[in-house]
Amino acid sequence: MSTMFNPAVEAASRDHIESAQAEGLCRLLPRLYAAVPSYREKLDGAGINPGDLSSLDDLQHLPFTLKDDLRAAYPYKMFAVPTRDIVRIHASSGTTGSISVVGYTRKDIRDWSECVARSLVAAGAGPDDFLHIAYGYGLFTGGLGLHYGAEYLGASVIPISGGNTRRQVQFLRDLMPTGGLACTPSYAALLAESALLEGTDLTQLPLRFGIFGAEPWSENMRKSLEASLGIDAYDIYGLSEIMGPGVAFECREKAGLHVNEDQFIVEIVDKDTKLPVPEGAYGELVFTTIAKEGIPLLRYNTHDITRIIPGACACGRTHKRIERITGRSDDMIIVRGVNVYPSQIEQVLLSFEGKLAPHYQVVLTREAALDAMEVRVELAPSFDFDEIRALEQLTQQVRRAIAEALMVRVKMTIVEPNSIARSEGKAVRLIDNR
Ligand code: DLL
Repeated sequence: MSTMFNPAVEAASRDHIESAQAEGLCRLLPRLYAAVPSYREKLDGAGINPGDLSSLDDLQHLPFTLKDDLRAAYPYKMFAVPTRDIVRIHASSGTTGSISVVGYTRKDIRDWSECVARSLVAAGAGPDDFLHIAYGYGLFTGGLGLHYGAEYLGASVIPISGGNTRRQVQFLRDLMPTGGLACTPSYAALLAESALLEGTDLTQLPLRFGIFGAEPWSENMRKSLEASLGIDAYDIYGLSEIMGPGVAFECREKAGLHVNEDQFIVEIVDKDTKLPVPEGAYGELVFTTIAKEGIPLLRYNTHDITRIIPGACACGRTHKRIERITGRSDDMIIVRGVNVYPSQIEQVLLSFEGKLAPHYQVVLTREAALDAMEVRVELAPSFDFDEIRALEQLTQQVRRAIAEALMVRVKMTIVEPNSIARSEGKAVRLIDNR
């Protein structure tokens, strides 16, 4: 059994977890009905009397909440408490530019901090550790979410935020007696690369763990980051609508992410029919918040694709596990009838360890009415780019590996080191030029 921040909750019996969820759901509906006009309309429209709910099985008959509902409620129409009870606002803007705003009460911040503290302890962190937080601070939930969680645990926070990569490397080198790094996996790859260029070997530092999330990443990216940073890398998942980082997190088993089920009821629904899938099948991840005060949500469809991993985890936690997120259903690429996510391409690219660097992009174009996909990836700096024959051979090998693993033919381009734009936050992997 590994250490837990709150063993009574994290290793509660399944009976206890499920009866608490049923009670939470029964309390939630009347609250939403009374406080949020759009929920009153939704429930009335679906012919549901908020007092009629009796068990968790009734959940599947309740209406979903979508990102568009939150946008339409801009700024505060979905808040379930008066704004004077709100102590914090976060916001996220989508590609279309419309903004969704979320609010937290004092209790919401405390609950969120605990969820993050659980995630940190699951990665082996304790009060003696430092946490270098290079997620962005501000309206994005990454920086402040990790910050409050680390302080709640009693760790020492370095709130460096994103950007200024040289200073990041300096601080990692000079200010970290022991502890971990929290940022997006793509930024961690950039930090490792920049450190090497400056002659700092991060594997020689007392850095022990990484808390990486906010974007999809693959198992081979984990291996690459663990090797280049000399750490254990853990996945952390979350979204601002539901809370922020810490909705689910990996433990030392690295075998799926435990959902904080005292806070959230998790469901997986089919991406087309929106009906619950059989246990263990892939689909869209849906959450119902049972403890949140500021902006509780009923069956919020994240559009993130994953599955629930059946069976118990060796760590002793009893909260359900989801598999690492493959991608968002909106980011699924359909090329000549085959479905592909950028993270699946990443997994293949990074199997060419030492030859390719973890910097890539997938470019979609349309050629003669057919969609075409080009994968651009950087050559590892140690490889000689001018060795044309070797480069051609490698290009063929990578193209073949992608065709074999994903059943899709792509145009493969290996580009010089440092020619793909770096990101300090979430990486842009998909470029759609269709
Ligand atoms: O990205 C919250 C967060 C911050 C999570 C720091 C983890 C670490 P949003 O900006 O609202 O919130 O974006 C949420 O990012 O629906 C997923 O599509 C994606 N995402 C978040 N974590 C992961 C992850 C934060 N571990 C959206 N793996 C989500 C894959 C992730 N995708």
